[in-house]
Amino acid sequence: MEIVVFGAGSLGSLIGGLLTRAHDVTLVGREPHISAVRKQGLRVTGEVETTVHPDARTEPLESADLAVVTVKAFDTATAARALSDCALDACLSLQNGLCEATLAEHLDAPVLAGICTYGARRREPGVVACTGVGTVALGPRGGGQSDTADRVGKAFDAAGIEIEVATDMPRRLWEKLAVNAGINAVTALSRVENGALLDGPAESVAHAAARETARVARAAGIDLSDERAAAAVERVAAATAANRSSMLQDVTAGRRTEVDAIVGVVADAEQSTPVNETTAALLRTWEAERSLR
Ligand code: KPL
Repeated sequence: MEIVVFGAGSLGSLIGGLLTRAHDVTLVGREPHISAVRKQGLRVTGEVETTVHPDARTEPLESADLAVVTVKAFDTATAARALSDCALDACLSLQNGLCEATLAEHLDAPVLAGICTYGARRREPGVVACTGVGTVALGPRGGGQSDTADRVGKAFDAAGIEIEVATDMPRRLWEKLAVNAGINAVTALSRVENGALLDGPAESVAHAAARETARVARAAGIDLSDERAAAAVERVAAATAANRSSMLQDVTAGRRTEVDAIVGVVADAEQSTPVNETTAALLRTWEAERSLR
C-alpha cells in the first residue's frame, strides 16, 4: 500500500517507520528531520529497534492509497487543505481531539478515526524512540463497520502493528478526550508526570474533568458514563505513570498546546463544566501571554 504520513513528529515518525516494514511510506514533516531521514534513513530505537528507509519530504504527494494524519490538532485544517490536492482512497486520523470532521470537510476520501497508544519520542533528526508498544484502534468516524476500515486494519497488521478494528469509535474518541482533559491539562498546569495524579491531591480534579467530559459526550448522544470516564483516567495514569503528557511537554518547551481541541471542547460546550472552564482559561492565558495563540 502507498501510505503518506502527514505530520512526521514523534508519533508520525514512529508509526510511519513501523509501516515502512510492509508498505511504501512517505513521511511529510519539517526540517531538519526530513533531510536526515532522506540521508541516513529513519532509526527507530527503544522498544522496537530498526532502521527503515521511507521517502521523506516537506510537501504532500499527488496521490496515495492512505493518508495517516498525525499533526497537532490545531494544524488539522492546514493539513486537510494540503491533502485535498492529493488523490486518496482513505484517510486515518491518529490525533488528539475530535479532528475527523475537519479532515472530512476538505477530503473526498472516507476519513477513519484512530486512537494510538504507542509511546514515541523524537531523539534527534532521523531518530525516533518507541517508548512503549501499544495498540492502534481504528474504525469509521461515525461508528459501525466499513470495508475501508478493514483494509486499513489489515495494512497495519501486515506491518506488525498491534491493531484493533473497532465499530464504536465515537465512544472511544470521547473516552480518550476525557482522559486527555483529565491528565494532559492537570499535568501541564501542575508540571508533574502522569503517575502523580494517582492518589495525589490533583486526582479529584482530573476525575472531575473526565466526568464533565462524559456529561458533554452524553449530550452529544454518546454512551459514556461518568464512572467509565473517571476509571479511564485512573487506568491510563497508572499505565503511563512515568510519562510526561504531550501537553506538559508542550508547556515545558514553550510551544502552543492542544488546549482548544481537548479541554476547550468541554469548556466551550453549553453545559456548565467548571473544572474544564478553569483549566482551559489558565492554559489559554499562558498561551496568550507568550503570543502563542
Ligand atoms: O495521550 C496522552 C498524551 O500525553 O497526549 C496520554 C495518554 C495522557 C499519555 O501521556
